[in-house]
Amino acid sequence: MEDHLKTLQQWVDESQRIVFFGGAGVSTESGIPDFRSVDGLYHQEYSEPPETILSHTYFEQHTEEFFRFYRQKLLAPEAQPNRAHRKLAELEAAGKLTAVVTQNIDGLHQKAGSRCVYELHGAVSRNYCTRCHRFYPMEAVCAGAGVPRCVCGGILKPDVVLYEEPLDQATVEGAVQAISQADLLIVAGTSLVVYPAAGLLRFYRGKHLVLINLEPTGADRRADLVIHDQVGRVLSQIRVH
Ligand code: CNA
Repeated sequence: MEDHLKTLQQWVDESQRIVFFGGAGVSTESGIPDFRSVDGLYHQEYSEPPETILSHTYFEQHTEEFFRFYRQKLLAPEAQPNRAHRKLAELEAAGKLTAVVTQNIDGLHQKAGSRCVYELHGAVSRNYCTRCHRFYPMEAVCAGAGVPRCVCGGILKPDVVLYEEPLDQATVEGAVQAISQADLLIVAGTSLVVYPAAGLLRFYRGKHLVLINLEPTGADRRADLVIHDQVGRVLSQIRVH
């Protein structure tokens, strides 16, 4: 076993309240592109940058174009959990991990069996009518083209946090509580440039901070262990006792 993996294994063995904080890089091994990698969405050509299309204003003013991008680039109904999602579910089931805090909206942690998941940016699986607030599953938005509508005629909106929109307060509070009580924080697959999500790391008071990311991040200097590798490859080698 490589030295950095031995260290991570030892810290996992010693910890009882591990929290995992992740981003889009956790799901790239499931075939969902992230935003900032070279083959991520920010490097593909669109008439507008993704931050613009995925903003509240754009949703209100160009609803049809929003849904075209959303269906094509953010919905991945066929995607399956990968070895990172599965290992985290295993750690939770073994009583070692207390929570997953994710910026992802794909629901793959729950699909892998994780139960305590704080979805800071919402979930594509939940959609609601902007007029009568009736809830709809992802299929209601996946199917067809154009603007998806409720039986009442109202426009459906995915329950995801768009740019310009605030995070859900209860979700943030749960995430902060889990992070502040963690004895090991593993941060992975995130560029840590999206706020306020990335700012939640400051609530960590535990022993070791581990960062697993393909590219360097602004938090590398603060971490006790930095691994520039695929998160699935790293986590799959961790044994759960
Ligand atoms: P990001 O800014 O795209 O950063 C992703 C980071 O992950 C990059 O630094 C990559 O180097 C790294 N990375 C990519 N693949 C791997 C891998 N296999 N192992 C380790 N590291 C890897 O994404 P963030 O999550 O930091 O940005 C936050 C945005 C992206 C959130 O608002 C998300 O909702 C949004 N997003 C989510 C999804 C999803 O739900 N799967 C997909 C695309 C974007």
